[in-house]
Amino acid sequence: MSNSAANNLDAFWMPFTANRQFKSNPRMLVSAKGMYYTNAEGQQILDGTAGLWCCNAGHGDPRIVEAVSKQVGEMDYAPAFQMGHPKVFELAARISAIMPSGLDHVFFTNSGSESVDTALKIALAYHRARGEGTRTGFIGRERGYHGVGFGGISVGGIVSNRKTFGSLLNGVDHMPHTHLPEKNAFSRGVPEYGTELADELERIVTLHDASNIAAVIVEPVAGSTGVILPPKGYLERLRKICTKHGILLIFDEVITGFGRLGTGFATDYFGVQPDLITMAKGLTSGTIPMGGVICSKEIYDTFMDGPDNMIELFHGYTYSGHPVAAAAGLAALDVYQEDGLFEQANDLAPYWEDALHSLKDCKNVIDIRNLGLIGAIELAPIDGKPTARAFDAFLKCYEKGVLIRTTGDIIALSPPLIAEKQHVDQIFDTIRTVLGEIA
Ligand code: PXG
Repeated sequence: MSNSAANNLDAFWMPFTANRQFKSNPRMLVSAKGMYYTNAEGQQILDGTAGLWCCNAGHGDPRIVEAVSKQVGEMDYAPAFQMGHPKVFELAARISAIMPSGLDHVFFTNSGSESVDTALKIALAYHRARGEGTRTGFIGRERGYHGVGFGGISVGGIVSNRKTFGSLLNGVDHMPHTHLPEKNAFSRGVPEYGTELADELERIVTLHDASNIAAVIVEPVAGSTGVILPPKGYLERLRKICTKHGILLIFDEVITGFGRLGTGFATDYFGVQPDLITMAKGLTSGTIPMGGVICSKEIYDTFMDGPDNMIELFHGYTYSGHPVAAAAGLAALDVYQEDGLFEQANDLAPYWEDALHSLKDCKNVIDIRNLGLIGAIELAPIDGKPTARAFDAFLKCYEKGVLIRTTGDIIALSPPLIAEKQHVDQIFDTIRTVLGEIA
């Protein structure tokens, strides 16, 4: 490749990025190891976000690297339809083994977005198979993020992700979000107020009638929109209402899965069991794209009816259960288990919480939220320039060698689960300095 081609940034249309701004001052990462990236200038950048909430085992763990390399050499690809390979069966069994009992059949995808669309389709087909084909509606939540497929943006509640894309899925309604800063600001862990917002589900179900609703989908902890936590007892209440009306409950655990809260999944953390769980990201610790949906035996068994030679679900991807992704998934699970990373995250969480909340008195901080190894610092927007203050903080932190993530005027943090106290200190010392420096 000629130098001019390598240096021409124009051809790549970057996702969820201000392309022209980035290309005028690019931030290029060229390698990664453990808790750190190295950028093109040779600077070490501490990863405060596990990539995009995905590299839970940190970067470049030799066990995952070896498993992936070995698999590419042994078998690069195997057809996913009407054929199998051993690792994908093993991975499904291993995932099922770490789930609460009753969630035990895994459908593989390549991303969180595909996992969400898959879960929604399973819900529709399940009700139809049971003779309740009128159940075609879905209920999501304001400020929910469920990826960028048409199903995901329809049930999602982020205006900018929806408004330019037409009328979306029919028959979708949304519950209110649970962000109540006027009551819950600076709560540690799950907030006290807002449990009754779950009763909005009852109102919406009454409005549409349960016979028209297939499923409710929520992130147990909303990540992308700036870390919105479920009030105490809220998820339990959603579960009760869904059960009462025969509506499936889907937890989108693309972020909360694989140890982010210091437990395997949020379902374990909250002790509330949904009918389906979507996953991705931490499944392979971000190394190879892979997602999945785990569902209850009752759902799976409903499909395993009719003649044996019939395809039960007309759905799947060329790369469903890709051998290299499956190898990465198995190795990631090994690392999580051998190194006790979920427990390590749980042990670090109180230190993380204290360090995060120590920023309470910094300039422009209007709220701080945390759970497990997730943190959010909400800043007051600059008048007339929403998002500018947080983006400035992002750029300044990067200059000082710490990668954070911002959404609106919220700084969101989610370090790899291998993080130690010194990394936590570096993240919050840097943010403290930066908040003191910016307007
Ligand atoms: N569900 C949830 C809850 C997610 O957080 C998706 C689905 C979609 O996953 P894919 O793999 O299709 O991107 C996500 C993704 C951020 C950020 O900075 C969050 C996500 C992706 C990229 C950035 O908050 N979440």
